[in-house]
Amino acid sequence: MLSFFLSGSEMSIYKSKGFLVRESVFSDAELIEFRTAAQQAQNRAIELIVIGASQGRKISPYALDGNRFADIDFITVQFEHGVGNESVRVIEPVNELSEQFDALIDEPRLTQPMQQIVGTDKLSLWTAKLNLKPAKEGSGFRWHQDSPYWIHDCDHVDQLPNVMVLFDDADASNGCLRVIQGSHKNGRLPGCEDGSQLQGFFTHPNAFSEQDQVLMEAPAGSVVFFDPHIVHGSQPNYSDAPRRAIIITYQPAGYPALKSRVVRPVLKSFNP
Ligand SMILES: O=C(O)CCC(=O)C(=O)O
Repeated sequence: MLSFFLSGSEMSIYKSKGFLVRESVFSDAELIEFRTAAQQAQNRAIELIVIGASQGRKISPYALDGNRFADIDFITVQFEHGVGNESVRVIEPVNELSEQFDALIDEPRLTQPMQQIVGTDKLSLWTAKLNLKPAKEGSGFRWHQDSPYWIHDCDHVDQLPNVMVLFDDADASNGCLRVIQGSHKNGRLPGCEDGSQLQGFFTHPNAFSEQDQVLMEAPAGSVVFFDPHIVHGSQPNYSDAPRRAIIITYQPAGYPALKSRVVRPVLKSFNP
């Protein structure tokens, strides 16, 4: 079995900067499968929202700061911004709608580094988000940390690292992820006070410097590991093609997942 564990220098980069990029980890053939799975998950989400209520699922539509959301039981679907926009922005947890993405959670190329980062050889899933960033309309994400979203549902937020798998080449033109390097070292930072409903989730501009931002520009198939406290965000997608990605968040074994509240054990990856 191949080893995908992080080298000592990779681990030091992750610890000091709060992120680590590994390029071209997944093959072209795998990327075709991921893109197909992303389309299928999107279709399934829409189908469930349309017919779900009649099939006994609980569908709850709502708006936050003028943006549309719909919960299918505990699965949240965010729509792109703008009145009546039907394009899907995010599905979380997407593994509940997709066998392919559920299988990806156990992938050693993700889990071996995650065992090291979490600091335990047994993991469980915290959450998995599919971010679709459609061509021309995919909206940006304001500067935020993930930890403030999770602190009320978890007492080990320091141990919830993310890995983003890029399904498309990512750069400034299509709204690649941006991180504020080193910002994870300051723990949970104060939120904004701009009167928006979600203000507390966005990081206060005085708490970090945008000059420290690093663009996660990388080819499709690359992976970005990043800390739950790192300040991050992205610009809109102005390009003619989607910028699709999944972000999977792991935690130590035995704890329930964020939204289902059921433990989703991760297949243990053994040393070679
Ligand atoms: O996909 C992006 O552009 C940013 C995603 C993000 O910040 C998040 O899901 O927390």
